Amino acid sequence: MNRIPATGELRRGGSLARNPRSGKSNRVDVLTPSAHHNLEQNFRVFPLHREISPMQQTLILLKPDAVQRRLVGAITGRFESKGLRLAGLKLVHTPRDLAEKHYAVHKGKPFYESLLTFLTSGPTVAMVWEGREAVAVCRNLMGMTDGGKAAPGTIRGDLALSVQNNLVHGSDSPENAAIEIALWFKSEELVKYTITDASWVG
Ligand code: RTP
Ligand code: MG
Repeated sequence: MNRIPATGELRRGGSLARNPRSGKSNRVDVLTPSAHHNLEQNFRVFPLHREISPMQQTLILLKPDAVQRRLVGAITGRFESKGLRLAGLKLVHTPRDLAEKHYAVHKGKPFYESLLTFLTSGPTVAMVWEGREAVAVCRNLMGMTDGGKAAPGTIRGDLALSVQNNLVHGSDSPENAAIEIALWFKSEELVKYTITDASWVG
């Protein structure tokens, strides 16, 4: 039966945090495999890497419903307060060809045309967020695709009810993040800087 892992299981997962090459422990707590499985089953958690945790960039879009519903500040705040670093930000009235490229993987699906109409219907906020495990961290903050099913505490779970109008897009892998960032941003639009609380956030 699925259940939420107990705190002790998180601690016991410490052995998995050992780097097999160096034999040293990572600083992060990790779940035991069974505890992580339970968490994934219960909350559809996007899996984090189990050992070394790379710095990543990810593309986040606040879709036209987020702008129209005046939720840009509230949603951006979720990513910001998590401890991620904002590397790029702009407001785009998405042209059809960009929407087609962005959602090319869904071409032919019943919702494809409606999705393109939605994404091109008004301004979208495009952002690049950076941090440890940024791709999975952002997907977990967003929640499941269907706002009606997304867990409370997630952006979609708290603020969306629809499947299509679910407020936010997030890249689903580091490889797709690189492709999507290149679609939406020129390299000179991404800003490098050191954030002053980085050593506190970890
Ligand atoms: P996203 O790509 O926007 O981050 O969303 P996702 O990974 O959670 O979901 P995905 O399967 O990639 O679907 C892309 C977007 O298409 C719309 N959708 N509509 N009517 C439907 O059945 C349906 N299914 C998906 C949503 O806007 C979804 O975010
Ligand atoms: Mg997707």
